[in-house]
Amino acid sequence: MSHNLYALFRARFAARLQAPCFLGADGAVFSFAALDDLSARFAALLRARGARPGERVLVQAEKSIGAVALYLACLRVGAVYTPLNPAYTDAEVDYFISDCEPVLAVLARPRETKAPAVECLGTDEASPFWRAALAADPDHALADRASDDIAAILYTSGTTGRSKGAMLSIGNLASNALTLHELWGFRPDDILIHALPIFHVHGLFVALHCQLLNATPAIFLAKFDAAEIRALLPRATMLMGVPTFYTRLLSLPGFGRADCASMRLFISGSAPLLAETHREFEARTGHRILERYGMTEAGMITSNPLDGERIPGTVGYPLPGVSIRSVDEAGRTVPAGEPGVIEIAGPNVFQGYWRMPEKTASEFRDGFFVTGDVGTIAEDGRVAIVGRAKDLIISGGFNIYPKEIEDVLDACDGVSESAVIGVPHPDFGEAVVALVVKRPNASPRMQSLESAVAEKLARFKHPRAILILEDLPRNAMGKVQKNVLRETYRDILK
Ligand code: MCA
Ligand code: AMP
Repeated sequence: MSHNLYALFRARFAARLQAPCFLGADGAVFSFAALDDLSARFAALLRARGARPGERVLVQAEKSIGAVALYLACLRVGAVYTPLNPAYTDAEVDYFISDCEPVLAVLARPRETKAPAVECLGTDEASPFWRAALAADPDHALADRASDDIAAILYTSGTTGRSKGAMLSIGNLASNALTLHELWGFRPDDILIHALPIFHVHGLFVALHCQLLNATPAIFLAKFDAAEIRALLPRATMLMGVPTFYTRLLSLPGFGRADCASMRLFISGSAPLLAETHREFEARTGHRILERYGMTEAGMITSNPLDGERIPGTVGYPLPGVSIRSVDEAGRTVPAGEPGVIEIAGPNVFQGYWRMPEKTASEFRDGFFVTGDVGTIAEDGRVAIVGRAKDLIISGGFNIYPKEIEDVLDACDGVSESAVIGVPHPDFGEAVVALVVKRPNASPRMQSLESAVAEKLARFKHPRAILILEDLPRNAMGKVQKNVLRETYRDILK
């Protein structure tokens, strides 16, 4: 039996081919049949460009229906879909191309790269690769695939500053999607607002896969705009978002019950949802946001219940089939309610980091993946994420590893060292602040620090403030005390 993931989705929407799949804010309708057809045309182009099973196809494109069809085309032909944030700079993209060695790079704009072939995909049919797809004959063949074949590589940055490609198998993606579809009680009349980016797990796998399995429409938006979402809520039943979605909705004057009358479920994840946001949202709208917890390496891990208590500040229970434990530094399970590092095992856990077997091995303990999140597990199994053992900043749902920014700053003239921290930010939850120590008798120029960062790193990673200090606080071992810095500068962006 073939495990081609596209076959799973197609089997679910086969009886509803003429039904709407994507709805535009302007009333445009794109049917399941049209998506099936467009993905088959992209599949023909991919095959013509050498995308055989297991070959990587790297995609850095703006969100569009064409980009979804291209993803599905990769599933059809068995190529490994490797999406990138369009905000990444050319320098960042060049690293990913050299690391994953794609047979084809599909970029938002033409440029020289090391990929053997480059195509351009814009946000509409007029863009070259989309136009070529429309002119191609559809190729409906589905590659024969096994459950543990890799469907996608998603890059996540790491504590070393070097991004790692998390290899997700067909089985990982299928099991997680089927579980969530069931757990969140999808209905035949659901309409999901899809306003998340489609280069990360949340928008690509959680939102899109559930919608395709349910064979119901998504209102498909290029990006999140709070006023636009408010206007669209009466046409929808579900919204999936990062906490910034919810704080921005709450900041709209008068936002409340009347706006949400048709909605059955609001889901939040990718970053901690403040308990006060949860409570205010309930007070204003009558809806208790369902918070869940996940990560690139494992898709979704825990979820608050659909029926039952959704407790603010907790991420609910492990998904069916997922094992979770909270351990101390020696790997011993800590008592219920005590904080420890969260480790997980299950059908959702990835197949390892692309071409990094040692790194992969070091992040597993007795078959459990070490998440680097610090959490508590109550007697009844309910999980709360209370901190992070990893040096990670989550800004508006995007992950940022300080080391990557520190490396850029440390290479600037006049800089002896730097420390990058996350501090509370009213809109993004956390935002980046850089503390830079100058060399003796040097005076690094703020402008050159900023332009070094701008040249090398995507905008969302740029520090919102750079401060030049004489030295950094250190502990007795000589290690920089980031907790002290976080405390000292906690109000700097408020
Ligand atoms: C945009 N900017 C940001 C961010 N987004 N800066 C820091 N953090 C961000 N998240 C920059 C823009 O480039 C712009 O810079 C300035 O900040 C203001 O942009 P704005 O227009 O306000 O932003 P936006 O376009 O409205 O985007 C904010 C957003 C977006 C809607 C929160 O970042 C977003 O959709 N985030 C979702 C991320 C996501 O899907 N994460 C899931 C990862 P300038 O003005 O200077 O040009 S998957 C995951 O984490 C796991 C698996 C899980 O559990 O889900
Ligand atoms: P990523 O590497 O983008 O997949 O981000 C995964 C990380 O996001 C997790 O390891 C957590 O630190 C964080 N995360 C995701 N969902 C939640 C949540 N509901 N509460 C707290 N942290 C979360």
